[in-house]
Amino acid sequence: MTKNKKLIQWVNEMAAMCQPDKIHWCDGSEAEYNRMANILVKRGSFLKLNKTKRPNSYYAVSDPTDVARVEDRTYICGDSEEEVGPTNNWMAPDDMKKILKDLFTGCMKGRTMYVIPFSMGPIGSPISQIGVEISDSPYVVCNMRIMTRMGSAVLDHLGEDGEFVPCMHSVGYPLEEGKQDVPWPCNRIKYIVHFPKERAIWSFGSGYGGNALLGKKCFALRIASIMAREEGWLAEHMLILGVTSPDGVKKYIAAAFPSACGKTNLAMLTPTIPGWKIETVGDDIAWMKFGADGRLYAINPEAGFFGVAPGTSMSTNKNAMLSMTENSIFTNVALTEDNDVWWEGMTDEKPSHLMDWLRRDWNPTLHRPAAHPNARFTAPANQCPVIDEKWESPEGVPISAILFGGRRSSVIPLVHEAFNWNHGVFMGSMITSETTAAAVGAVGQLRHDPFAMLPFCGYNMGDYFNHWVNIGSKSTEDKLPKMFYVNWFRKNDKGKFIWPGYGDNIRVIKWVFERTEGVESYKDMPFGRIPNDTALDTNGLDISASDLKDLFAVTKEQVEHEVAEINSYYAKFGNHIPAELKEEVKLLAKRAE
Ligand code: SAT
Ligand code: MN
Repeated sequence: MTKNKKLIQWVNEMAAMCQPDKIHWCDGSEAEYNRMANILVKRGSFLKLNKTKRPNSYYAVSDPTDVARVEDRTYICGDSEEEVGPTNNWMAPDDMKKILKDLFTGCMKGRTMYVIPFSMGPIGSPISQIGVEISDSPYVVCNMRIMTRMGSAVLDHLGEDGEFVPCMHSVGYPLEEGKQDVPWPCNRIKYIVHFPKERAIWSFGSGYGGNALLGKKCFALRIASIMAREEGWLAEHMLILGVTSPDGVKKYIAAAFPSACGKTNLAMLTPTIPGWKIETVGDDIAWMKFGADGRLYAINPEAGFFGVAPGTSMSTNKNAMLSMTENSIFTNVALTEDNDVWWEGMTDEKPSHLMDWLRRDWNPTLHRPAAHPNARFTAPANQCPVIDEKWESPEGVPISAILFGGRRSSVIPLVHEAFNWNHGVFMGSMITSETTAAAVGAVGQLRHDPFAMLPFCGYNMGDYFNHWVNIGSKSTEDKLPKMFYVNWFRKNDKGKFIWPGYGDNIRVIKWVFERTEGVESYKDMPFGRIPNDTALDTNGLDISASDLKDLFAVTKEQVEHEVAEINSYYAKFGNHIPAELKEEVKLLAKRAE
């Protein structure tokens, strides 16, 4: 238990409102995890997977209406609409509180209220932060134990007057007298709400992913982005990887991509060119602060991976597959006859019989996916065979390069480099990407997703761009990371991907690495610097000269279209767009001439 007065008071208040039968303070022990898992097994929410094939692992399927983040139900309740900007949903804090209080009153009847203390980042790191999630979902408790450092050690560190971010969660399915529980309780009404001033999170009605595991997107991105702006650091939707050259030189790279665009695959990539090595620090979120030497140092605030399962295989991401061989949770994948998991793309040959994620019989003649496209695995990061030796280092790892990326079937080259910091910020701001199944809504539609932060920035996106410009002014170009924009997703006129991606992305990383060393291996084009004719290592790659050319081909009209597009996007933010970025648009237009 805790002596933290604020925490005790908050828990008491929430309990009085939610009216649970019991309160359980999570200690984070293995015994507790097993108890939670057993509760879920008894309730029919968890199925224990085959002991020999997948020890200590569980299978869950959600309610079919609760499968992804709900962006249109996500709110930032700042003081004004302008403060949160046009990319966020806003409601006045008092109005939202009224709605939430109504919804949360009695919402835990017949249930246990779990108090989940967690640290984002290694406990005690100067970059880490503490949160406490209250939830009525044992599924959340189990996932939070994998995804964060959770339990008594966090309370000890919090002490009597330590600060924490209160994260209030309920699936919104009270068990009044006689009401039967269901395997995946949730509510038709959903609210994912952030209060910037109080630094508080309230989530109602969903048990899935970023809607319910509040340390992840709600805290580590939306609330943390607000903290970072006030305190002069960065909270970003970025993986962190270590790359070692054949000469044994090691550098760290951070990379921002929208959800379900291959961050986990890139973070654990198995290089196809000999002598190069990639190690993983994180696959989703990076918190970066300046060190005394003027360089940016990054930590991964998470302790596990909540990765997209479909498409993951021993050939596309061996290290992810090996990370989830035990002690893992699988949600909305398919179940094999011998109680193991399967999903589209896992094996070349499809199993002849499965139970699909909707608990229906499945066989390959049915031509419908057996796993939901946003099915996920939850796996402890320390089980990753290529986890970086510094992944828990409290001071973080120094970042030499930042990559931005998205899914673009045309226009954006395989890779281009920024001329300087502000140009790099401009590149981040102009990311557009095709939507994926990670959020509820249409898939494959092109939308602006600046810095891959569209659903995750806790304040006005224009001010966020300005924060990035300001960060650049705090150090010098030689110490700041170099910035790049990559696009693995260009397609040919037959609609096929031109670039093989996956392990072959090391070829792009190699060029990036060399550029951070100052190798003059580039030529200029309107968007920025691209590898000169001999710089991209294509040894052993089966790609034609014309395909290679197509990966970088951009017409004057296409650049002009991007300029018009970014101008009209910026217009949404009015005078919040920094002058430095308006200047970058002009420079791009000029380079297109
Ligand atoms: O559901 S999550 O928000 O955790 C995953 C994602 O969208 O990246
Ligand atoms: Mn993500």
